[in-house]
Amino acid sequence: MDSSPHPALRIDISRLSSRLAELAAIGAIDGTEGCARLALTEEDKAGRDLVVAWMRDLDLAITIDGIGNVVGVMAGEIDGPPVMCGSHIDTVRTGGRYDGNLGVLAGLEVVESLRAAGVTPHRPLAVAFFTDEEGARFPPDMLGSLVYVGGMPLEEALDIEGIDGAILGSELERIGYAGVAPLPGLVPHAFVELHVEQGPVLEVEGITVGAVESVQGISWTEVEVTGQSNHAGTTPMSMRRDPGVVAAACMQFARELALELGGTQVSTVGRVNLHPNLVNVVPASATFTVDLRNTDEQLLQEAERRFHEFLAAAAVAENCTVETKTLARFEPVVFDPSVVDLVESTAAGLGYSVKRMPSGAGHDAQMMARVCPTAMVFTPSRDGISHNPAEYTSPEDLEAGANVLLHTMLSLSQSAT
Ligand code: HGY
Ligand code: MN
Ligand code: MN
Repeated sequence: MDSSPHPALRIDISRLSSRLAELAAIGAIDGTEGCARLALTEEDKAGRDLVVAWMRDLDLAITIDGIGNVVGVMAGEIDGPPVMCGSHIDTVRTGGRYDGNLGVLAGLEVVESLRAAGVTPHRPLAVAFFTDEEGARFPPDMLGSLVYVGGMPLEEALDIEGIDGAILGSELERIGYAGVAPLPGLVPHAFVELHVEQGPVLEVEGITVGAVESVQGISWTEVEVTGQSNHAGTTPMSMRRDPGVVAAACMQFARELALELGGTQVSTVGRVNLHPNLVNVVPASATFTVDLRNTDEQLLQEAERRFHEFLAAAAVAENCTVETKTLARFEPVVFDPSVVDLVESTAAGLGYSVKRMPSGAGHDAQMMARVCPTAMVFTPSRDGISHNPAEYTSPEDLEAGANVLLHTMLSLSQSAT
């Protein structure tokens, strides 16, 4: 792969930091650096409007597709498929200001740095933000990029019901981002996503840049256990059919299963609802989610099998019934080795320490990898914290990541193949 045609070029970290701060002010979580912009909420709309305005200021050719993905293109010396970067600007409820936002705003910073230097890339460059990457309100995660690459029909995605009962397509219309650009979307020449690691590895090892080789498999299941609501005071323990007890046993089992399987296996019960959720009522039903992940597909399937066996037995023991629904299921993804090599050599060429590593979190890049050569660039997360308003990456590390993105994209834009 060609090296960058403008090796001395650098991004402007104060410009990038002020954009990150301005976007983080939308949905800001009081007293923290973080923000809450669940997909397709008013806060998400306001964030989208701000980023689209920045794209316009940079004279990008902007398209919005039927699931609300937004792509801004900077013309190159030649026409044809762009070198694309991007990520997401929706957040979880306890979001940090870097998760997703960094990859989009660093893309704008790449464009602005080229414009300021009077450089026209050989191939066009594109900056994208994808709808509902978090999947926290409307599962699955990476929904917008999944639809972008043709992994889910648009009609199916528009019908998804959120955890608050809203319908995705109606929310998209309501916020004015139901676009007309065709789906599946334009296939880029290549795709590179800059993202904070959201884990502890780079910081613990004192390394500045991660050249991400893969994303682990993801399995999300929603479980509804149904028993019998009853009086908390009068119902003898022998007569209870308490779904809350089944949910609690499953939460504990999920933790024990991950510890027993070891390796990269992780498990999380992140959402739990009892109905009617009242102090003096044995619950009628318990609804909860289980998130299982592993870099190894076979081990992930074993974890799923073991969990569902335990769930079935626990429900029978409590004389309850169970319904499960798969919210997300993505196998592990391996990125294009030549693009991973380029990220690694670009980082080293810029004088940054760099290591090859897997991603524990899901990313839009894992969907783009289905259609074009793709890789990711990681920057360290302080204390490995993310999905938490305390999420933090230093300006020096942000600058390093954005410079690696700049020169990786320039090399890809220049490359013959
Ligand atoms: O769930 C994930 O890994 C990502 O934050 N959507
Ligand atoms: Mn993210
Ligand atoms: Mn996230």
